[in-house]
Amino acid sequence: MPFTIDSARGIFPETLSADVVPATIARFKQLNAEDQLALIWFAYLEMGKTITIAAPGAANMQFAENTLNEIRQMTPMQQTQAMCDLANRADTPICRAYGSWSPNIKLGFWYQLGQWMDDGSVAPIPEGYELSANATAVLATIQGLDPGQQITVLRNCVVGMGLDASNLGSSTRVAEPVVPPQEVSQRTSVKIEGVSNSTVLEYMNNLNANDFDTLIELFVSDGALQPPFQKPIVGKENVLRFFREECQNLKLLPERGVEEPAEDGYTQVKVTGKVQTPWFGGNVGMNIAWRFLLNPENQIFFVAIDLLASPKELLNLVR
Ligand code: ECH
Ligand code: GLY
Ligand code: GLY
Ligand code: GLY
Repeated sequence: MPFTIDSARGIFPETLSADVVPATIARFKQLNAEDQLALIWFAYLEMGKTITIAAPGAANMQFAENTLNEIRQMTPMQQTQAMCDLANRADTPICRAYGSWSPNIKLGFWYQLGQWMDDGSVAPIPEGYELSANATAVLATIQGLDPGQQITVLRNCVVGMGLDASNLGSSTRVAEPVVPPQEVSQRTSVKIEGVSNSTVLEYMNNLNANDFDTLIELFVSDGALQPPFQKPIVGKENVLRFFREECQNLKLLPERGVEEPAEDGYTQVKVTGKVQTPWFGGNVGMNIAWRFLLNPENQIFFVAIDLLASPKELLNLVR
């Protein structure tokens, strides 16, 4: 076997991803729970001045409804405690329920709590709350990031709260229902300057159409997909589950790329462009690179998705 998943991860090594994102999250995690919640509150308020977030869909909220109502009925002190428990990743029934949810359900849950903190039905961040010096510094870093990096930090902070799903057993995962793929007649086709590889084009078009069953057939059985700042997800079954749980209604807007022969008849393709999440739509375009490694049969052995360090990286297509 010419390539391993591990060696494939190193293709196009000059691709500069936004390392500031994991670095900032590591600093965030050092803060105490009160500071974490207040910091996100301030960051979220500030972001809300320039970008709008879409309300989560009802399909998404039904799974969090019981927990949300439970919190709403608590005393303000209990509400604050429940939110701090989530930040502290304590072992409580609420943190266990939260840990079983997909990222979108976690985000929808906090979206609702944010509304309730705003209208007074859930305990707010105390007026005049003063962040510690460290928290102030982390907030300043977040405020200096571009919008795509800011929403990635927020998303990953939220995903990291509650009990880790790997401590819960796999039977308890909860995700929103999968929407049907888009009608073939409604679909769009991407154009990528410098790239004509059919597998890469079909990858983009099928993901844009939520056609995960067709999309997964582009992968070899032991192929892998590496999301931004994560380890590779290996094997068709796991990749398909990830698509269904976390990749609905994304908009991929690839712009340009390069295709090159690699060892043993493989082909490597790097594409750069923008990606939009349904939470922010056209308000936030994330600067993204896709690094594909295709086998001699033109199937995907590996693809990494990177959040780029800066817009300048969109033009970095050298080897
Ligand atoms: C309040 C205070 C108390 C604490 C908290 C609060 C609420 C916070 C809230 C935050 C909401 C944040 C949101 C963030 C959403 C971010 C979404 C992102 C999506 C990125 C997707 C990408 C996709 C890339 C991919 C591609 C592929 O080709 C393959 C698949 C995949 C304020 C109450 C917590 C409410 C909504 C960053 C990059 C392109 C890898 C997925
Ligand atoms: N509002 C975006 C989502 O539910 O995914
Ligand atoms: N940070 C986006 C994702 O992992 O889906
Ligand atoms: N990772 C997909 C999304 O949150 O939109």
